[in-house]
Amino acid sequence: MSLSRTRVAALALFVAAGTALAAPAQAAGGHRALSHFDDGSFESPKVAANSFSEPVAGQNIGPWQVTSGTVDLIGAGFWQAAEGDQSLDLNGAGPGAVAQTFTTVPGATYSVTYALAGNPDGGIALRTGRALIDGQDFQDFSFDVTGKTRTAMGYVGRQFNFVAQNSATTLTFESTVGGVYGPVLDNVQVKECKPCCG
Ligand SMILES: [Ca+2]
Repeated sequence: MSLSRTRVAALALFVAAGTALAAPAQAAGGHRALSHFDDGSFESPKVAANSFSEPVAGQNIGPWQVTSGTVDLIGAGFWQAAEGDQSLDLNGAGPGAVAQTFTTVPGATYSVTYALAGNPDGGIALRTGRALIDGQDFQDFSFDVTGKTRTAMGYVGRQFNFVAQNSATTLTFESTVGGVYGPVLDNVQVKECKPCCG
């Protein structure tokens, strides 16, 4: 009798463990995964026109989270966006980083594309940063703001691929330049390659 009760308990534990494995995908960093990558254009929330907001680490920008330092969410008309009205300066009061965690298919290849420019208002010419997948450096980037202006930002396209390791993946963009003038990011897109577009 007691043996059979033990076996039932063991079975119940097994079922519970199976349920836990099927729980909503969560990335290594502990961020809650979105069902899909969203708002790579930084259009939400809306910032007052010709102005910007300066979220700090721990705060959200729509589906993004500021994961270190501070960044500037640039409102419509402040300077040229690559897509829509708003863009993101990866330096706020200093260098910052933003991340988003979204559902992925393990083993599938994804293409990340984004538009890159730099804050043209001052500072040293070269704005540097990097894109990370699950905390691992996947692409270093730099942008020279020489000759660029708020109305002619000179956005360039960047692209890289990654193979998803888990059912959720965290994409991070991080500034690696000091000061208040950072790399500018807009129109981030993540697409599963079927086949790959890269
Ligand atoms: Ca935008």
